[in-house]
Amino acid sequence: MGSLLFIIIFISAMRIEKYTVDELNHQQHSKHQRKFESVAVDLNNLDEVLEKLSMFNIAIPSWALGTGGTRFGRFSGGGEPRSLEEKIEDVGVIHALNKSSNSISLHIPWDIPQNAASIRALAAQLGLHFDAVNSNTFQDQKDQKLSYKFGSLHHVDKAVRKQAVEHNIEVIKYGMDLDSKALSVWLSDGSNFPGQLNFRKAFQNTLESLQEIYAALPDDWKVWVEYKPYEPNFYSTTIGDWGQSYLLSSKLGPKAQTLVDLGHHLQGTNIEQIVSLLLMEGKLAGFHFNDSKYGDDDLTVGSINPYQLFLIFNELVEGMDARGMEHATAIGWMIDASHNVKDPIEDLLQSVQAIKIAYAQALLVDKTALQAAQKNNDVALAQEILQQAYRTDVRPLVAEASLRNGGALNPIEAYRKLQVRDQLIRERGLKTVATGL
Ligand code: RM4
Ligand code: MN
Ligand code: MN
Repeated sequence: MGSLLFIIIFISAMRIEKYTVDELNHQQHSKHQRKFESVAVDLNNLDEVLEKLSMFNIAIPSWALGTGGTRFGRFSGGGEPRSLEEKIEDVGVIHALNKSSNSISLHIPWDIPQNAASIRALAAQLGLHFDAVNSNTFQDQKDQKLSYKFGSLHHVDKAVRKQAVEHNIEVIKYGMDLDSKALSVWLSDGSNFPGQLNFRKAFQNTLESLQEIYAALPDDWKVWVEYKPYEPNFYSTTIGDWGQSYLLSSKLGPKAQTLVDLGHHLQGTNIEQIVSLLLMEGKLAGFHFNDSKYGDDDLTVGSINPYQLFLIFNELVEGMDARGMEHATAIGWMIDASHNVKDPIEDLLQSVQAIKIAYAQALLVDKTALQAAQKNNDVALAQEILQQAYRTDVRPLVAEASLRNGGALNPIEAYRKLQVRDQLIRERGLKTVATGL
């Protein structure tokens, strides 16, 4: 009863009332209608595009709701969530505005759900559920027996590996209580200097450790193996690229797949080709969306290279259709960005919009014409076809899908007009520090 009461008070603390969103939509409606009609008139798959956009949701990680930072410093914003409950509340705000962020992904131990039942109830009240749970063996926790200084699942010492395996199994248990369906594993394991590590043994140890974790997965669960070429280790990373991740996930079995984080590639890597081949093999687990200019910059999705994002979505749509996969649920869609100078909620709203825009553009590609152009080696025409879709202003389509779902025509504008951050600051104070990176 105590926790129930708590939930009710909590929700009334920060909740976007639908009529306020409707009111804003109403004010913008005739302008929207004009723009919508001008793009809709040229589409022969309008209903399909709107339907697919309406179904599409992107998970928000619990560590993204607070202000991020770099190793040089962190400049906190106001009204940051002080607890897991408040993070869920913030995702509720995002979802109420864009109707495309209906799940939250937890990082353990940054966000341990103390009472799974009440956390689930709170999420459900806001129309949310729990996406993949993430383990953390890249930091030492207070009271931890053995250190991860020299790695975790790949460690030379079996006792360290065992500790890391047990942590992952514990994370699965937390996830089961929340009805998550996947464990996401990112390791910082690697080496900083040549000679430090025997690559083959490190890989074999990682495989063995992952096999133990795999054995603990419930039948309807998946394990997502994320790769990253460098940082915090700067000479080698034990799961450094998609080949290494694919090798592990294929050795592990059908419940293991490869997770692509857009920032985890060396410059110039053709990510869309990686995506296409992983999908072909049924090994694409899902995405951590962000954008990057130099490395794992964790910038707002679509802020640096929206064309690349479109090309990735073009392969995703093509590849998912080739396998008859349901776009919205076939793979895991999540944002993994860090918000150092923007309001995290605004940044997340921008990221979700960018993803939906790229997805909508990909849905507009004239596939039949593209296939014909490819068959005829008509390179110029193939480019024209892709860019015709990319250069279409699909924002009215994204807005219409949001409207039909009960969201805002322009989520970020609504967030500002409704002065949500001011309310959060009033409730939580100016100087709060969220847990996470
Ligand atoms: C890593 C990787 C993981 C994320 C951590 C915080 O670079 O992207 O997915 O969990 O950062
Ligand atoms: Mn990631
Ligand atoms: Mn990263």
